Amino acid sequence: MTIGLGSGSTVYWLLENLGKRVSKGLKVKGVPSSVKTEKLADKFGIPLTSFHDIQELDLAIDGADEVDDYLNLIKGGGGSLVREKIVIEASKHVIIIGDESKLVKGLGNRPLPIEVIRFGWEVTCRKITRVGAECSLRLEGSHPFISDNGNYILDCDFPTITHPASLHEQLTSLAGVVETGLFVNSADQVILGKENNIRFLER
Ligand code: DER
Repeated sequence: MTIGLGSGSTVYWLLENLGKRVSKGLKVKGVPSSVKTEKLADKFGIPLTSFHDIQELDLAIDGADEVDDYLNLIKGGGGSLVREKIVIEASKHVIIIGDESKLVKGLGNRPLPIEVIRFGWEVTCRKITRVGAECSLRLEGSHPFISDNGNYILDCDFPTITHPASLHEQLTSLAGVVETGLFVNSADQVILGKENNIRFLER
């Protein structure tokens, strides 16, 4: 089986457990959605491949910052949203994992991460502000956070996002915007943990 490996602290536990199953004979190959995930997959002994060799994955498993009732997502809290979206869109089936706190009535309680090229990010930020958000450049320590793709991330506070698909289209039409953390119609299943029970949501 080929698996798109997501990014984030929830996916950490997936990778650790997947590594244990690989050590017991499970045959999988993973495509990592971040340098961090690639390093963890190596640490846990999960064989890796890349889109040089395969262009479609059987399954992707990833986390999310927010999940709404339609299983639309906000992702990008860890800054890997561009590669995560490429991996998810290359996968036949997508499972999102997280805890119940991720479930929201409407997207937008948390800032929407937007990856932008560095050149003119200030202009891009101003254009996004005009769309209706308070934007801030994501920092790592006192320096701008740099994504695996060499870009900046803007964390953009929108009021509740009622039409994620059209907002995504509006934002990605702006020169300088690489990708948004709005994942619309991406998830087939969402598995949420709470204390000692699990909730399964299907689209
Ligand atoms: O950056 C991401 O998109 C991560 O998947 C994030 O949304 C979830 O990270 P967490 O599992 O650490 O909350």
